[in-house]
Amino acid sequence: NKESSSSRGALIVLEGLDRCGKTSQSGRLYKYLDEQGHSVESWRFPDRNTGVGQMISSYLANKSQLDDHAIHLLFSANRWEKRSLMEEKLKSGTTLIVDRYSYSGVAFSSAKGLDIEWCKAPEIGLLAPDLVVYLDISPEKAAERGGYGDERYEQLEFQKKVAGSYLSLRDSSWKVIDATLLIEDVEKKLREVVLDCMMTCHKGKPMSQLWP
Ligand code: NYM
Repeated sequence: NKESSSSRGALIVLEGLDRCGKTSQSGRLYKYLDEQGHSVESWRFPDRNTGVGQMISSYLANKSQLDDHAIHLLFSANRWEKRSLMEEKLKSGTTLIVDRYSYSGVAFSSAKGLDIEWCKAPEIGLLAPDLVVYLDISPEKAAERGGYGDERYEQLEFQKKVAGSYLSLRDSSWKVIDATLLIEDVEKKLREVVLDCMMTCHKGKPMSQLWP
């Protein structure tokens, strides 16, 4: 195709256990890319600002009880309600750094004992990330970092199960970064894989959908 189609943004997803450093790293990455002049936005799931997001937030704060399947579907709905905006942003050339995505959905719910295929089903058709970065830390080390709040799931025994679920979800396309390295070193490695991925998208890698 001779016509230069305007290039699209990349869908970058950060995953990992609670306290692995995802939120700090997405903030740093956002700042870096923004300063470099890229069109970039920082997103997170759950997005607690929507109606569905408020139900999720209340559940996580133990202020409401929900059946495990029901909360799973709410987390998924929370991604669906952002899907069209996500596609619009990517097509218009904006790179999205997303703190948690469908993998968190599947990892946390299947750690409760829900069937993994059942967990994956409602995610079918959401946009597939161009890059998944897993910030790798053992549940024990993550717990030592302190700051486990009072939210549901923030307990060592449960995080061990989540780690196991993530392990079965991981495939060879994921970039795994040792999250126990110095914060600057994690940041440096993250930049490398992200810039590389952005270049691939820029060159015309097509968008795809879950589960590829
Ligand atoms: N979580 C997050 C899920 O159980 N399913 C999901 O689909 C997503 C996106 O919510 N412990 C869990 C993981 C976290 C919690 O996330 C809130 P955060 O990143 O602490 O706001």
